[in-house]
Amino acid sequence: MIQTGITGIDEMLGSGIPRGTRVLFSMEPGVDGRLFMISTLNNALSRNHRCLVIIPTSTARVFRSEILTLKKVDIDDYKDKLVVLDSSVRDSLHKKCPVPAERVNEWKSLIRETCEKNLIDIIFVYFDLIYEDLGLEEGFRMLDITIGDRKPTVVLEHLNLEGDDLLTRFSADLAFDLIISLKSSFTPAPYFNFFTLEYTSWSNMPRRSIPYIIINNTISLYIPKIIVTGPPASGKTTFVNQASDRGISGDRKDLKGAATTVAMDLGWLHFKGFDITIYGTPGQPRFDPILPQLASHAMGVVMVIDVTRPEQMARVRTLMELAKVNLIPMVIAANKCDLPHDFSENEIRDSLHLKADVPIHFISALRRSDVRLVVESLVHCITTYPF
Ligand SMILES: Nc1nc2c(ncn2[C@@H]2O[C@H](COP(=O)(O)OP(=O)(O)OP(=O)(O)O)[C@@H](O)[C@H]2O)c(=O)[nH]1
Ligand SMILES: [Mg+2]
Repeated sequence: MIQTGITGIDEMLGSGIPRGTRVLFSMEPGVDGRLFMISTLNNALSRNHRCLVIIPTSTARVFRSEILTLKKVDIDDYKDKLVVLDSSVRDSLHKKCPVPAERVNEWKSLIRETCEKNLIDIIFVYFDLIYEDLGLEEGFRMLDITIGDRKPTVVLEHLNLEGDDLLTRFSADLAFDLIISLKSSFTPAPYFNFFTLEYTSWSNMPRRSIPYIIINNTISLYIPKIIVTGPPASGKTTFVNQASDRGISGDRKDLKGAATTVAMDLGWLHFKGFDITIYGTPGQPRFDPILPQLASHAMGVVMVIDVTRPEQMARVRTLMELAKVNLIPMVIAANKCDLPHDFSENEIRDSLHLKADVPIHFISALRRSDVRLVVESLVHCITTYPF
């Protein structure tokens, strides 16, 4: 297995990329996605894989300083494990073979020799100039290499100027085993770069799209907004506090001295490779006007209901409308199940007219592990939701 080194992605792939496969990082113009391949290279080198980088757009010296800046990897530290075929190689092949068809064969023998001599495990290819010089089919032909009885893993990065049709061709005709596309802007959460796991040949993993942010040259998967809503006193604030690594609560005492949320609760958590911001709504109907605002651009909803108070279900249905849960994934936290109750899963499902794929978890928000389970369930729904 080869890892991307990006927490969250490797887990989604089932611990990484199998050897001998073909991987594509397909970038839309304008998206900052270079770190995906560089992170995979960095990770492969640190695990003692022997790597060949084909970068016809740059010199080995420039590439070295670029990855040194981005990932603090000095190629010199990996001298015997990393070979680079750079723009000087392309130039000399152009001079030697002006006819593209001959050049493909020259490239191919050069790559094969380099792989054999250096016992290369993984070939990283910056594909754009190769595509421009030789076309798609021929460009791929030169990378189709078998050494003895094994094929090196091929990881390719390219700038996709042709959109989704090209991705379909990549998966259908060109036998890629993993395609990750990198795009900007995302329907529920605008102004984010996001990646989509478009296709894997070794699992029937659903297509997933996830925003990411880059902090200190490291990719973090990012869910910018989850909202936690539900009727008054159902346990929303308790839920947000238990879910969060740190947070702010907007609770104020009411006339009877009980705490109720005014405005919102806000929490941040880092969970299984994801950075997540959680917004807890107030439960009192007098705050309903701010709910659509709080719910806008949310990527998912936790609906906290109190299992000891089935009479609150009409209020839950109103909240489902206000939070527009028909457009984004929702999970139900059937809370306070540590207290006596006889509200069953089927009764909840019927009274809220829930679809079969909406998960219902019976929990006590007083228990952190229960709350984390609900968060995990919602993250799974978000990452597999066809936004
Ligand atoms: N026994 C039990 N009590 C709970 C549980 N979750 C929350 N509570 C209690 O229920 C009360 C209300 O909890 P909050 O978290 O403030 O509820 P809320 O939904 O934020 O309330 P509003 O903001 O006023 O709508 C508090 O006294 C909590 O301690 C639970 O799982 N079990
Ligand atoms: Mg509250």
